[in-house]
Amino acid sequence: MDTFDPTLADRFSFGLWTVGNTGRDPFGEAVRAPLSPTYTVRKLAECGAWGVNLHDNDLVPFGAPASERDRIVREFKSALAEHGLCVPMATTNLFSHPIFKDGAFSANDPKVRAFALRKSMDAIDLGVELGARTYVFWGGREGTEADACRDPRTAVARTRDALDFLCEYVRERRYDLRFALEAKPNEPRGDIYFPTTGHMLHFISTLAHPEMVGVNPEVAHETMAGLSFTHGVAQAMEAGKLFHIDLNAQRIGRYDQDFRFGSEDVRQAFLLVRLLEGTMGTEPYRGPLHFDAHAYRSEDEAGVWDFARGCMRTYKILKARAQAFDADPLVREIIADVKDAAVDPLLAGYTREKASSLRALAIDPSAVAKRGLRYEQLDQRMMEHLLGVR
Ligand code: GCO
Ligand code: MN
Ligand code: MN
Repeated sequence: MDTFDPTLADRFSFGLWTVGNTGRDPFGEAVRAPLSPTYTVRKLAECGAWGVNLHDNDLVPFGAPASERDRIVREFKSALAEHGLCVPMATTNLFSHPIFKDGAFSANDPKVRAFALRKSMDAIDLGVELGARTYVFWGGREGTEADACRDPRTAVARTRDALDFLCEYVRERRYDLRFALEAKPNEPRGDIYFPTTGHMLHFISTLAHPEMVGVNPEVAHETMAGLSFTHGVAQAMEAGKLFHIDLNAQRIGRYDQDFRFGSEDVRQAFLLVRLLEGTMGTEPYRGPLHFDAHAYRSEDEAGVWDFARGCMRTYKILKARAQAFDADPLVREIIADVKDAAVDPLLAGYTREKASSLRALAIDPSAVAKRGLRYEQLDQRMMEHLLGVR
């Protein structure tokens, strides 16, 4: 045991589908045997995880009769109790079955949309029964290749109808549950609606119960779009909408890689952990830290647990690096706010007086522009903390 080993206080979680990934891809068959949910619970607990998340069908096979469902849930609950794991998040599989080939909530056939709503209500009941407080919606199949099949505005409106419907369902049942929407630009569809966290944030403001709905950004998804994941997460935090997060690693311009957290773009991973942990003195994120990733296809089962431990270890190492970076006197000096008692109060909260005081301020643009900002020093210092020489 060292300081980078996970504890329950770290709130690390994995989906059943993450460590359970069998390595199947469009070009090759499974390389690992499936893991049973109860076995996964035991192994995750041994690795030091705090929670396990699931899609309805990761636990209860599609179409299983009620008696089988109840038996599976009973056994799963006793494994959770025995090994001290919780289920912080649950979600619906609205992408695997062929019925969802044209989408789920946005599909053109009303029967598909009805089936998606019904499946979601059942899966919400299951998640709540297992203690989940966050319910994720990832619209994996909600998109197009033949874009002429519908007006994209119709897809937006249908998704709104579905989420408003399900919010009312949760309210009527008095469930203590919030929704978290997960964006992805493409894969498995050519284009997926609501491709980024920013799109989701605006969409939420158009819902009937926006207070119940936040986002579940994923490193890989925003990176696939070539965007700064850290900036997307920061905007969600600033809006009070970071309800959940999917951590993994990804390179721009690739397929959805879902690599071990921190294994690509260590700088971005560092900046993300720094933001989530609030090491610069800001409000931290206090929700679950979920790894939505899987082991390389080269691995056997032992490699899967190496992968899981690696995700958690890297997160904690980056947290320690971020703490050291933000405690570094040079860093504090460079990023310290430039306070100006005369100017600061004029910059927010318009009044006619402030506007005329602003106009009267003596500002010499060339003198201000001349000042070097020392960001080269700052960034190099960050690299040195990251590379372990500070
Ligand atoms: C993906 C997604 C999924 C979702 C999961 C939960 O790219 O496959 O990230 O793993 O996160 O379905 O909604
Ligand atoms: Mn993903
Ligand atoms: Mn995800």
